[in-house]
Amino acid sequence: MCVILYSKILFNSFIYLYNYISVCVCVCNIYIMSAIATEGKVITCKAAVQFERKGELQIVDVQVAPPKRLEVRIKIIGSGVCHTDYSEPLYASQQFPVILGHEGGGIVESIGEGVTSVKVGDHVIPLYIPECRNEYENEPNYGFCCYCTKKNFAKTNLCGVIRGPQGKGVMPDGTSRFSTMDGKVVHHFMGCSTFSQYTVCPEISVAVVPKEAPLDKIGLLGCGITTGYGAVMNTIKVEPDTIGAVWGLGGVGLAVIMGLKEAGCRKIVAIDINEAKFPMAKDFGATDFVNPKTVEGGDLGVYLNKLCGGYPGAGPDYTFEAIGNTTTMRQALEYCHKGWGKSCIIGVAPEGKEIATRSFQMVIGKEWHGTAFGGTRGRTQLGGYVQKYLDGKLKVDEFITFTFPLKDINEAFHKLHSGEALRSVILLQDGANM
Ligand code: NAD
Ligand code: DAO
Ligand code: ZN
Repeated sequence: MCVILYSKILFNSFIYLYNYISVCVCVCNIYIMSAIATEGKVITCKAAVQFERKGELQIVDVQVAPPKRLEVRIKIIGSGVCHTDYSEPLYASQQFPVILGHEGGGIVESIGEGVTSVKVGDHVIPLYIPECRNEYENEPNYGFCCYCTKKNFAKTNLCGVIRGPQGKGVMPDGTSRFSTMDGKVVHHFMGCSTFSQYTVCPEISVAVVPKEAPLDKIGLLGCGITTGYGAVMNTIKVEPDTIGAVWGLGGVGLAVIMGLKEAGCRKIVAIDINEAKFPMAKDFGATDFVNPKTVEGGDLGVYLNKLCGGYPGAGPDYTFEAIGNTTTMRQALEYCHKGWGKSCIIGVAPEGKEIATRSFQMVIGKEWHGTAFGGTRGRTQLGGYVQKYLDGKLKVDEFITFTFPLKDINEAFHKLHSGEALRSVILLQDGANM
């Protein structure tokens, strides 16, 4: 009796697995067949275009040329909306019109000549910091990259091999793959341009990720979440049983808290002038909360000193600035622990703004650090972060406040500026949730 029941369960499980695999294979085949239909052709699709440095985005039809040598064309499923996407594009050299967006997830539609690390149908996240691994030394538009040599690989993630053209909003060969319907050039943004139903990226700017992950959500790992988490794990390498503090509880600051919790901090101090941010910071693992404007005694430095022991020089072992304000950057350095405190600048201050402190702060052993994309090497590490999310060990869903179709992208920016949204996700393919 027991044997029959057991065989029946086994048989049903087999049928279930067989059906599941058949559906996956079928979906994959349909995707590859439709991709073959567009391969090598110009694709006309919708994109949110910023025509001038200031002003709202316009949803228009654009033409997306096929990928050239060492390039990849991607069907974007979802894209997060971040402050950097609005009106103040990061690089002064950025040209307009431009397709913004740098927190995207998508599927490879076609690949250009010479591409070997990515194939049609792969699920990917575009990277605003590429990773060439110094493997393109003999390619005309690339060359030697000292940042990615074996010798320096562990020191930095700042691959520099296409830094010039990327900053100008063009592909490594100096041209754009985007144009308006009447043939005017539309520029790329940060090597990603994820506010388009299709985009083209260099192969070195694409991280392949596990197919099980929802592409509408994991695009957020293309910037803010990875930056905060990586600042803790890669850049500073926080040790357990220590005290960490973070200034600014937006998406980046919360991701810092997520990292500090995983690293095993015994106290995590959350600092923000907007107290509405505290409950979420608590959910992420913060233990202490302070509003510098209303702090008891009126002095944040004194408050932190007391919280960390009260003796001369006491303070958090690690501090992170996730606002982009040079005053709070100085506080984060000066309030960290004498002798060994490490302070990490994550926030991007307005162009030209300088930081200051007394040089004696360094003499007494404090260290000032900074991070870009949390020190993450995208092609090497991002797939692992996505797997960590799938395993329930990294939060992503919790960062998403709203979801909008592409046509409502300006509304997503309004929600970001009003502080209502931590992050909004834009669905590029008619609300498809793959
Ligand atoms: P956000 O605007 O969502 O969050 C900022 C938070 O800081 C808000 O909660 C705000 O209330 C708080 N704040 C503002 N002024 C404050 C003050 N004086 N004291 C205390 N709190 C204050 O921003 P975000 O998306 O979390 O990004 C944070 C910063 O990180 C930005 O400067 C962004 O450009 C930068 N960033 C850097 C990298 C990198 O690679 N280094 C990557 C992504 C983002
Ligand atoms: O290599 O010179 C360089 C610059 C690398 C880009 C660093 C960007 C970090 C800031 C990102 C801000 C938000 C997206
Ligand atoms: Zn490189």
